[in-house]
Amino acid sequence: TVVLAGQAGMPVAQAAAAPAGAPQIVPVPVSTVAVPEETFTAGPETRIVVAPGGADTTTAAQALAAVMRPSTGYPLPVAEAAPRPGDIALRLTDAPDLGDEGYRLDVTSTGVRIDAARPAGLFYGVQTLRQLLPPWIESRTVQPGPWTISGVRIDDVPRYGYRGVMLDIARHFQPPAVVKRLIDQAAAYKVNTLHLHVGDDQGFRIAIDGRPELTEIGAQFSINNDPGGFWTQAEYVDVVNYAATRFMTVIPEVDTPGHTNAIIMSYAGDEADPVLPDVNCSNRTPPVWNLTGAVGYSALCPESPNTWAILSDIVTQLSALTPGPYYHFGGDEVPASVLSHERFVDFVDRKADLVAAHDKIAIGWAEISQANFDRPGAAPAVAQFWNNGNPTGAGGDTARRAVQKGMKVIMSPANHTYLDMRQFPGSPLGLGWAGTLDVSHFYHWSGTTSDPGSYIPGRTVNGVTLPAVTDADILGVESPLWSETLRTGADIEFQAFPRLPATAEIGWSPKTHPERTLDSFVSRLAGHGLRWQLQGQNFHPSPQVPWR
Ligand code: TNX
Repeated sequence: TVVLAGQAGMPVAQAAAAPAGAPQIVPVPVSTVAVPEETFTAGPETRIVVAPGGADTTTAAQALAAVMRPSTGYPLPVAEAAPRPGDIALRLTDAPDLGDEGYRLDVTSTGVRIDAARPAGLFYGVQTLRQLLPPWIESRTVQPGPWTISGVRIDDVPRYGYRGVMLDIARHFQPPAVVKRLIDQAAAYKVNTLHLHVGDDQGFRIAIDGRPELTEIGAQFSINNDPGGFWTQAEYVDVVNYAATRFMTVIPEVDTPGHTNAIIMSYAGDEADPVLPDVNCSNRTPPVWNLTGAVGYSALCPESPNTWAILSDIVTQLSALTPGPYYHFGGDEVPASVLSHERFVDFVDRKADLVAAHDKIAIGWAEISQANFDRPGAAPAVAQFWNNGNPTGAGGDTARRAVQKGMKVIMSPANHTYLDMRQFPGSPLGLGWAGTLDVSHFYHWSGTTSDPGSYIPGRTVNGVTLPAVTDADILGVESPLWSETLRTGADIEFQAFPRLPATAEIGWSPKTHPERTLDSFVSRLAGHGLRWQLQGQNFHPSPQVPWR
């Protein structure tokens, strides 16, 4: 028995002790103990069994069957039954130490067993099991096998409860099918949140009842005059439900008060017949479509009752369609030349109240920490840190101010998490303002460490100490994928892989783990390229990964 890794209270051995053929799991589990004397082989008689009458374990079981049936050609029935030798058994157990998402995975000669306290834990155990199986398990056509796994015992729980990916379908419209693929691909790395950016300058992408202008006008284009589009509410609900079967929570974002050209234009009318001109506080006179990547020019007027009537309809309907606890209202990039500090703060205070009134927790880009979230009666809210300035200096102040006001923080430092940044010089895809970012930039947040909980230390400004941003304040991490340069699903996959798994590991794996190094990460990821190819998933063959 070889102990590969552990957490506090569990035995820890050196990474060098890992034998050849050790499990290549991403994100690295808390504890992986090889049991070399045991071997499991799935065969034509193998069933996926769940405890009879138990709580909902079948979602994870069906997810496993959907991966294994096409490649093995075995029937792999999902059965409510007691396990027989050769079965894969999923079981909910009373194990508080496993939390909402943890699992325990045992591979022995008798069978595979996954235990969890909650259904999400079973699903994550299944994702780990996929990676233990030979890569050809990901094939969509029948392969010869054998479907053999070396004996192993894995104990695993996530570090953070929020592990997100964001997709911008406003700059370039994407149909639901593309988003569903990203959901599957991200869930395989235990990402549990899809932040969907559905409203920006270039497009408004979800139909709002009683507001046909938002889609008849606001959805018609994408950046650089590419085709526009929008989702019906039924399509949005279908994606939300699809995500739920992958234990992924959807967070909708309609950016406000800036990044609102699509809303403003929807209500501009024309000069002879203006519709609601009072909502427009941008420095542009409508009707002018702006379909370039310029940012920071549009703003809704905080004083206009029509602004709030529109936003109330949007927040009311999207909140009702969204089962998750969060609603993201944007808040980024509003220059004081467009809205003064006071008007911006008034807007944010009022918007946060509107969101809270719909029983959602408000999230905004960290600029919103200028507002009065510390006032009596203010609802809890979340700031998403994205600034790529020096985090030990002023670059971290938006997040420090958020903590000072009692907000929680999501960590998305642009130079370490932005999937839209180009990956190599001259790449036709991606922007460059936060750097040219390869896997190492995603894995190492500072020096050779990648610890969100010590990334923004406290600092003193004019004799006033602003607090550090620590794990007590941090919900988790998210990699945003803005879409100015991305037209297709293949473009999205190229930008997301292999870098999204790095963010996923930072969000899931314990910071002290001996395998939580760039060298270990790229060597564990090296076999995943074949899996992606078998699934028909695009990726960037980064020279930093020793693909095999
Ligand atoms: C900044 S990050 C933006 C987005 C752009 C992105 C491009 C943030 C909150 N705002 O509007 O799409 O840069 O990288």
